[in-house]
Amino acid sequence: LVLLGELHRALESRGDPTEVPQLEMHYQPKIELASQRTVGLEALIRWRHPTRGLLPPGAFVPLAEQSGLIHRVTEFALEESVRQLARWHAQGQAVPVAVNLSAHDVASPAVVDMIELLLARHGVDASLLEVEVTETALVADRTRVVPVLERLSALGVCVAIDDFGTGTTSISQLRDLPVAELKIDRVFVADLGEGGRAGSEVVVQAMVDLAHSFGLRVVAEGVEDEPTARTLERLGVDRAQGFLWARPAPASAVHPPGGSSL
Ligand code: G
Ligand code: G
Ligand code: MN
Ligand code: NA
Repeated sequence: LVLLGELHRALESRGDPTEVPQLEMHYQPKIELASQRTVGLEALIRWRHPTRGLLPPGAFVPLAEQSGLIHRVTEFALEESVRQLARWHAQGQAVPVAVNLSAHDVASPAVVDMIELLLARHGVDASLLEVEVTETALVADRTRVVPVLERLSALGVCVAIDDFGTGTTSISQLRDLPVAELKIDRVFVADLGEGGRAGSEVVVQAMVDLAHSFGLRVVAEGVEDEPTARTLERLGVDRAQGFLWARPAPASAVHPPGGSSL
């Protein structure tokens, strides 16, 4: 609960020039396997806590979700990512940035209004913003979530299903969802490596074929070695992310294609 109060203050003080910003966005490239080129970035929040060091989202996002502070966290993630997109775009470097949304965010149309406002304010094209929603969030409250995702898609914001395979989406549900990308959870990717479970290639192949038959692009998460990357490419996976190419890093250390260093 101390942490919650501190998070509240970190959110309050953002924009205050006398305070050191504590929340930051890091970015990890999404690589097109066929060309090995960076075709997008995923934005991942971090909290540079004054005494506890750099905290990953797992250390504070669930807390924010339970306390209702998540909307403010999401607002920060979206605003910072859109602002950074505008900076990169001004430098001639434009690949889409994907922001993670929580279950709470996508259960309300307010997030769509927020996104529209931010894109307009910063002069960023909707096609440069993507959102990632976990499979669990999608099925938890479908009647609220689907209209929100439909509005986002209509705006031109691409929607991805995150952590796919960990939830319980049925094949018919997948067909009806307004999503453009499916992200295979990293547990399935880990299984492709040495010491992984037998039959894991068949599982990934089935996910790829299913996604492609519905016109979805497939991204694999958590790729840590070359053999796994080659297996994924052979199985038809379109894009991948992972430590093999890059760890999530601050914008200053990220060099999207199309220009010189930042
Ligand atoms: O960066 P890391 O692997 O620790 O991220 C862990 C999880 O936190 C990921 O599943 C990701 O979806 C989630 N996450 C990262 N950044 C954000 C964010 O800005 N908002 C929300 N709601 N979740 C995030
Ligand atoms: O949104 P999601 O929960 O999928 O967030 C991706 C998380 O996975 C981030 O927290 C990121 O730091 C982490 N991650 C990214 N690449 C790798 C990787 O190659 N291996 C592992 N173990 N984790 C990764
Ligand atoms: Mn994600
Ligand atoms: Na994920």
